[in-house]
Amino acid sequence: MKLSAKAKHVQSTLRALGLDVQVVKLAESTRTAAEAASAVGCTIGQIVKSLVFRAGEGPVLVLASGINLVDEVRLAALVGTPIKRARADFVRRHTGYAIGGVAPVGHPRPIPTFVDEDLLQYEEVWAAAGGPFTVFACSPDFLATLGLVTCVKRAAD
Ligand code: 5CA
Repeated sequence: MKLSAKAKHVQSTLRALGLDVQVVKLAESTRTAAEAASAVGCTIGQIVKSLVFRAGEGPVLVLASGINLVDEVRLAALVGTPIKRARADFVRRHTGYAIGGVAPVGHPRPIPTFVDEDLLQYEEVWAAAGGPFTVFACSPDFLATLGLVTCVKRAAD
């Protein structure tokens, strides 16, 4: 299937970063972590959620394992300012992508990024590639080059 302009942008950005991977377009929706896991046939934990938060006027990106919830108190402590979930228009403005297709790379300007350490346990993880049907597989080592690897998850209660 033909890739959209956004998916092609992700593909060329990944190549420019030295990653020899193929963005794939699937027939099923990959909009949510659960849908993406079912579409690619991996566990939800292997799906990379690219979540945007707002710290003052600026964005913060969290690349979180699909099974984890982000601990906003922990994230605020890491960032050093109060944070809140970004609204859809803010996400689009700062990443260039709509919610459900936010890729971890290829943003208009660099975004401070935190990478969920739980992703490192997998051999392969899958992230969104610009739209609700496009994804790419990579090693979590690649994600680790995009930001600070740390614990971002909410403790199970
Ligand atoms: N393509 C999939 C898997 S790679 C994907 O993009 N998943 S995601 O988790 O990164 O993006 C969906 C996430 O966007 C949801 O987990 C949810 O936390 C967030 N989201 C959904 N709707 C909104 C909204 N209205 N405002 C802010 N965040 C939202």
